[in-house]
Amino acid sequence: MQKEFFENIGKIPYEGKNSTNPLAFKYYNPDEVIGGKTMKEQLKFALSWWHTMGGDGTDMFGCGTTDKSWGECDATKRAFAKVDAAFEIMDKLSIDYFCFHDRDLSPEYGSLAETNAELDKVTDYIAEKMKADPSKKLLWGTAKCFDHPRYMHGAGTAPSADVFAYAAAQIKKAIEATVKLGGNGYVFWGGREGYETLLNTNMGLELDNMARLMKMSVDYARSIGFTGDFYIEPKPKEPTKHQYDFDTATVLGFLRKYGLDKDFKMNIEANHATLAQHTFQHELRVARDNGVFGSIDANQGDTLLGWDTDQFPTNIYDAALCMYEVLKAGGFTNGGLNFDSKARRGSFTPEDIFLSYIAGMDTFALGLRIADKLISDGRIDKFVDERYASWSTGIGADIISGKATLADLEKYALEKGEVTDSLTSGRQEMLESVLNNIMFSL
Ligand code: XUL
Ligand code: CO
Repeated sequence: MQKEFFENIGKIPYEGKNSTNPLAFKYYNPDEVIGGKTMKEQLKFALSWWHTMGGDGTDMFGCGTTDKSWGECDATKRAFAKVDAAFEIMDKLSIDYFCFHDRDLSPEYGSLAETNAELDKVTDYIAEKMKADPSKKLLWGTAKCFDHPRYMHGAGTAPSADVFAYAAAQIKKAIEATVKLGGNGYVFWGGREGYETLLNTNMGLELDNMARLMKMSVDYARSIGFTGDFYIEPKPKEPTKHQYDFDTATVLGFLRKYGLDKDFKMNIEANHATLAQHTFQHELRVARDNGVFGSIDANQGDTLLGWDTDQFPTNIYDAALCMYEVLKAGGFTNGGLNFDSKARRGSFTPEDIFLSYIAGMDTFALGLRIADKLISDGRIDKFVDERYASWSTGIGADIISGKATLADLEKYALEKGEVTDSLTSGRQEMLESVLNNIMFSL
């Protein structure tokens, strides 16, 4: 008999918006069809192994507040207990996907060979559980090339070639684990890939090396049958003062410079977007417009704080605009919504795991409902289309088709005279109230 970790919590039901049951979904109805697909297919929720199975509330000022030992003092046994507990949580919350760093699954042992062998045992066990329940799938895997002291100066951007080689070996193994578990994605989040001061840094070499590591990773993964997407997850700062993968636009420049743009898409994290002084929607739009929208790390920051708080997302406005971008991008293909989120240190009980996921999932379910309505309502899209109508005929169409030269435009402007009459109001306030109107009509 499999041990039950959360005996007091059953499968979380959908009870609708009038429910006051804290352990029920108010907006997430997995099999309901919204925008042509079930909510489950549209949202593709994933559990993050690091926060949910490992994060115990430890911060710079104190030790953990919640017990994530899963009943096992021994780290090797705990790795297996974590798998059982994760599958129970996913099952009870109707979450189909999970994401991991290699070291979230199994810790480091004395040597890389031993570490790899122990990781194999845990991934074998996960593969067994997935076979027994094929609804559970791996959204993406990654390697934790930032916590061990060997990576203090970076991994792919380390000044030491030996450290680079060690990181490459770790990534090779993490890719193998991802492929073994049928993952459709592999993430590079630039852990300590950045710098503290340029006085000791050869930035050009570090970026060339990062690209070399990514190229090797793509070549190897494709050679063992990986057909999914690689993702870069942009973040502007933390842990280093300056992270190389600052934001989507910066990463796009990097990918194109090194010819990696065919294999890589973006994994956009809400709190990373705001740390870069962008909105979440801005980062998603840049990715969508450049054909590199891939996956999402769902969370939120705190507008009064300047660091990555990784809170469970509860801001409906941001979730609605996020899902608007996702729907406009044609929905997720290999990606999904991974809750790179942790319950607050003071939310320390076992129920808080469920309550925080319910809050996040309901927020995105409501976001999806609003985004779908925003699109079917059509007022916003119509306004934008009309605002740019001058590009479909006359001089606008000639510019777009490439027919008009600079000299043609000079002639046109001289003949036309003053053009302020062609301006129309941007109507920002009206559009914001249209959005409010749609949000609160649900
Ligand atoms: C760190 C972060 C990571 C990545 C995976 O800010 O977001 O957890 O998502 O390495
Ligand atoms: Co993340």
